[in-house]
Amino acid sequence: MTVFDPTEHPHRRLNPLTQEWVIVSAQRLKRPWLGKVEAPARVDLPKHDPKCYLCPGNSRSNGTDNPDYKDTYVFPNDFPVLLSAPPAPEENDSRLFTAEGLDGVCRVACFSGRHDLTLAEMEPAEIEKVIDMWIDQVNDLSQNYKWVQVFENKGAMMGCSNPHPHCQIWGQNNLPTQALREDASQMAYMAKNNSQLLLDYAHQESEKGERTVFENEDWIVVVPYWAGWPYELLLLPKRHIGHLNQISAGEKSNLAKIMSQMLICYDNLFETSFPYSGGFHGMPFTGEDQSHWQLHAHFYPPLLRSATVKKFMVGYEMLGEIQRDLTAEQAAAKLRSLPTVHYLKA
Ligand code: H2U
Ligand code: ZN
Repeated sequence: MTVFDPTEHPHRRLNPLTQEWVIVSAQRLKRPWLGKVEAPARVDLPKHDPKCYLCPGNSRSNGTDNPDYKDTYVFPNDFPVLLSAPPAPEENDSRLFTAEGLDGVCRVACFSGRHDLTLAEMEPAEIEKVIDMWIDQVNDLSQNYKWVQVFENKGAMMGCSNPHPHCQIWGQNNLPTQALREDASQMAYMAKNNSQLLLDYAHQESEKGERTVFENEDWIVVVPYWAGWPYELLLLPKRHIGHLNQISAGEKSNLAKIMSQMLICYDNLFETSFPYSGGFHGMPFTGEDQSHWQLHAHFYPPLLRSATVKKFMVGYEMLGEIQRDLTAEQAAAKLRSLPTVHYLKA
């Protein structure tokens, strides 16, 4: 009888956070990283773009002038998805036409006054200033909203409208779908095991090592066992932390370092400014016990084989479930093998 080999034999893995299954069928791509790597046309961005609505001193589309900021700058999104306490739909008993009100706020946050400086090219000390800004935002928004979402949509491939390094921060009075799923899974795990799902997971991944990409005293970055996107990463603290505003000074410094390492490695993979959607999930601010929640960050990059060949989540993924061609272990090994100096600085 042939022994199971994850790189040869199609199988499914369960995402314990979302309870979704992922098909792993690595036999489809034998050593995909040997494939041709096409370098995309290099875009040399200016340090300041007079037409950019995020650059210091420029006017936004609603006529507001940005201050002459150097590091971070946060402003209310001029075209927000969420509004502060708009009229809510009427409640009804129908199971088929369910709606609820939505109260929230959307902010845009620039990482730097420099138009061309992505997180991957920043020094850890500069990334620390970005983390400080995120912490301030979590402290502020958690006073009025249950869910605070820090997220970055990077690269035109991800639908990002502007290369100026920035993220978005939303506060919302109800938990979005992904948060609800993670809440239920983490709560059920805690009830059964009396420990945090993602803390146990971080410790077990740290012991195994085969999916670890970077690790330091306080944090670990892995290609999660159940990754759907080819080079998906999960960033986890190694002690119990509810949200970004609970990290110590030392943890902040190590977070900046590990984020720098992982983002450099992302850029080096295909020698391009690596596109992704990424962001932090932390405990909801409901006033109730949230000890089952563990802070973490997801990074979902679309690229598969080169700077231009992306994975499409279509077909079977939309109708059945997510399928991936290289195993999480293969992706982690590939990421670990990359140079640690950013390719533009090498
Ligand atoms: P992306 O990160 O997805 O590109 O979004 C940038 C946000 O910036 C987007 O949500 C906002 C858009 O509404 N924006 C402003 O708030 N002011 C502007 O002048 C242009 C864009
Ligand atoms: Zn999450």
